[in-house]
Amino acid sequence: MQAGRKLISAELRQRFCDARNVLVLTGAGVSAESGVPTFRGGGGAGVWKGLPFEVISSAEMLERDLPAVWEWFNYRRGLLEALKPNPAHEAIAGWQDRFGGLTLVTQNIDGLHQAAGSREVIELHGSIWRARCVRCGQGQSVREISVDDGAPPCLACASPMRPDVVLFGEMLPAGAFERAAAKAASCELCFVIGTSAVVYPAAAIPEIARAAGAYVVEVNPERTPLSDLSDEVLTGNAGEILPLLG
Ligand code: BJW
Ligand code: ZN
Repeated sequence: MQAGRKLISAELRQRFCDARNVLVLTGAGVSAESGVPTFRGGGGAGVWKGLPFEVISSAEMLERDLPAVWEWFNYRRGLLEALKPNPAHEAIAGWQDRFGGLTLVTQNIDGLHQAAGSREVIELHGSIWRARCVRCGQGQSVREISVDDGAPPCLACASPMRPDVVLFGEMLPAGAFERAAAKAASCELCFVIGTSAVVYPAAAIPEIARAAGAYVVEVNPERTPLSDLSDEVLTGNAGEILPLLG
């Protein structure tokens, strides 16, 4: 633990004490210690029935085979059902009470930040726990409809529903990126946790924060394209590092 504490520089400790506006951007790595597979972490986690996730999680696949897309998300929801938030989610949820202005922006669709107690999470890529109508856009919790036999019908207009997630080639939910970007432009401290930082526009958020003068801290066991832009890189697992910040 002593060696771990040294990982956090005196400068970061001071900034962590003084900051009022803090933005946290998370990716799949923040949920890795809960047992959620990452997309690009190797080990075949991003492949399903021989299809890479870039293919099955795409706007083209939705057009071509909506039931297959449902099957893929049902499979993943099944894996998530038993999983719990880990110390990284819990540490971030605790920061809400510490900072006057904490903005949590996630690319994750798993709902684990909310399960840890985080409120007003900006979900850039939607949620696996919601469905929405392809025609009228009406939203619905997947817990309230039967999703086991392909695309369920919309309760309002009977058109097929789809998972309420953002697939490759789709626009982000209206206003989500804009809200996150505005907070990034006015934060003093920006944590980027467990993301390979290759998917845009999410990866632009720390770039916006840095350009506006924020101190950018990356938490990741691997280097990413963001590492050289960051003021500090904390190399390791989020669930071990974040609790050290207190
Ligand atoms: C740990 C750890 C531990 C492990 N602790 N860390 C500009 C240039 C080029 C292309 C584009 C561009 N702008 C837009 C695009 C196209 C595309 C894109 O970015 N492509 C790039 C990949 C090249 N973007 C889009 O299509 C977006 N839409 C859009 O831009 O709309 C406008 C538009 C529309 C039409 C035409 C043109 C423009 C939408 C992107 C939606 C992404 N959706 C997915 C799937 C969601 C549904 C699903 O779950 O299936 O979202 S893709 C996938 O990647 C998922 C993730 O949210 C996202 C990011 O991945 P993430 O979270 O970073 O995970 P990994 O696995 O990559 O990394 C995990 C990290 O954790 C690693 O670094 C590990 O080391 C680390 N780690 N253990 C801490 N314990
Ligand atoms: Zn509808």
